[in-house]
Order: sequence, then structure tokens, then C-alpha cells
Amino acid sequence: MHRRIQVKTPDPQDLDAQEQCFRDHSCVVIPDLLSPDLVREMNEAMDRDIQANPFMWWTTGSRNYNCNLLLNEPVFEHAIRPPRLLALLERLMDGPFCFEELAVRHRTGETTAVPTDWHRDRNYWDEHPLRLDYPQIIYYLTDVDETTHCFSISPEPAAGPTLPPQEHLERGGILDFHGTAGSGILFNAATLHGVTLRETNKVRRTIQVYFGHPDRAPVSDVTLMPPRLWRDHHDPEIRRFYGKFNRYSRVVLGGLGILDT
Ligand SMILES: O=C(O)CCC(=O)C(=O)O
Ligand SMILES: [Fe+2]
Repeated sequence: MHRRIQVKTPDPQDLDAQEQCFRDHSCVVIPDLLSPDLVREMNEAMDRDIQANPFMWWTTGSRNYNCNLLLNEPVFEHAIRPPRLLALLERLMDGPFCFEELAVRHRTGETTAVPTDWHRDRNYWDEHPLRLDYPQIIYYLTDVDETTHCFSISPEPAAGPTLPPQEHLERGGILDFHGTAGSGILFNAATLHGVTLRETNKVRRTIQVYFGHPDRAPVSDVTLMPPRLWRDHHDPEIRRFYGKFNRYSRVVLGGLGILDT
């Protein structure tokens, strides 16, 4: 069993401290990033969409998982560009960055606990000063503690060597991210992490947002870029930010005659 550790949460107004936390641990907890009103609106949007569009709640074989809520529930844009998050990403990314993927999940309870499914979503980008190709933020839309499922990560120094999973866990220990609805954790999607499923009848709801560098490969082929953001938006920076197309967007938008491919 690897040791459970705590990482001190830096003051969310202190960008220097947040940046340092990411450099030291490849992750940083950001409390209360979404207001209670936004959390309520997002939960209502989820309830509405699960009812109206159940067929949208399957992605890559996973149930209760929707990567395209941006199409019909624009409130989720607030999870992508909170000013405090953008300011931090600006420091970490070392150049322009853009939106890649939005995933929203409703996870029901389990009759028995399931150990963490340790994995890396993607590889490191070794040429980057923080080895950071795809930063991800996971927000909770429900309160999470030791009586619910939780996100777990094995922190590591951003500039450190890549270790095999068991050594990585040995070196970094395990941080279980517990927090109230509206809190988030920003991390390198290459750092070893997973979901820890507990024996519980409580639901856990999460939002996952991935960001990337404009000139690198898309992180995935699951989120369709809505034309209202990359084509019709009045602000050229927003159009640029949402204008990196994965294959899924190219096939669908191209096939509909909305995008030249
Ligand atoms: O649900 C979580 O806490 C983690 C999910 C995850 O790691 C993933 O979807 O790749
Ligand atoms: Fe993951």
C-alpha cells in the first residue's frame, strides 16, 4: 500500500504560489473556482440533458459520460475559461494554448470498493520546460470526501524523470483529492492518476477540461467544436481558442458543409 499524502493548497489569489505548487507536484488544487450558482446551473443542465438526450451520455463505451455538452448547454463554457485558471495556464504553458476537450460525468455508487485505475491519459512532452503537453482540470459538481468516489493522483516534480508506475507511486505517494462542489484540481494529464471508487451509494459528478498547444496533435477525438465559438464569436481570441479541430470535428463539421477540410 502506498502512502497517502497531503499537498498544501496554495492561496488561489497567489499565482506565484500556484505556479510553484505545479512545478513541485505537477498538480495544484484550486478551491471554489466555480461559484455555487454556477454549480447549481451546471447540475441542472446535466439533469435536463440526461433526461432529454440519453443517447449523448455514452462516450468511447463509457456510460453516463458526455463529451459534447458544449453544443447545447453553453453554461459549461464557464468551466473552460475562468480568468484565474487562464492566468495560471498562461504561466505554465510557455506559449499560446487552446481548448481540447470537455467531458462531463455522472458516476453512481458501487457495492464494493474498486482500487484506483492508475494511468496516464497521454505522454509527457519532454521538450517542454514542465513536460506539459495537455493540462487537465477536474472539477467536482458534488461534494467529495472519504465517503464518496474521488480523484487520486501521485504527485511528481514537473521537471523530474519519468518513472515506471510502481516507482512513481513509491516516490510520490497518493493524493486523494477531496473538496466541495466547485473546487478543481489542475494537473499534467501525463502524471499518474485515476479514479478511486468507494463502496458508497452517493453520486459523484465531475467536469474534465483538457487544454493543449495549438501546434501539437489533438488530445482526443471526442469533443465537437461548436461553430458559435470558433466561427461566429465576436472576439477573435475566443475564435482562436476554440479553433483547434480534432478528427471528429473535421469529419462532422466537414460532412455537414460547415468546415472546409
Ligand atoms: O473520474 C476521475 O476522477 C478520473 C477520470 C480519469 O482519469 C479519466 O477519465 O481519464
Ligand atoms: Fe485519466
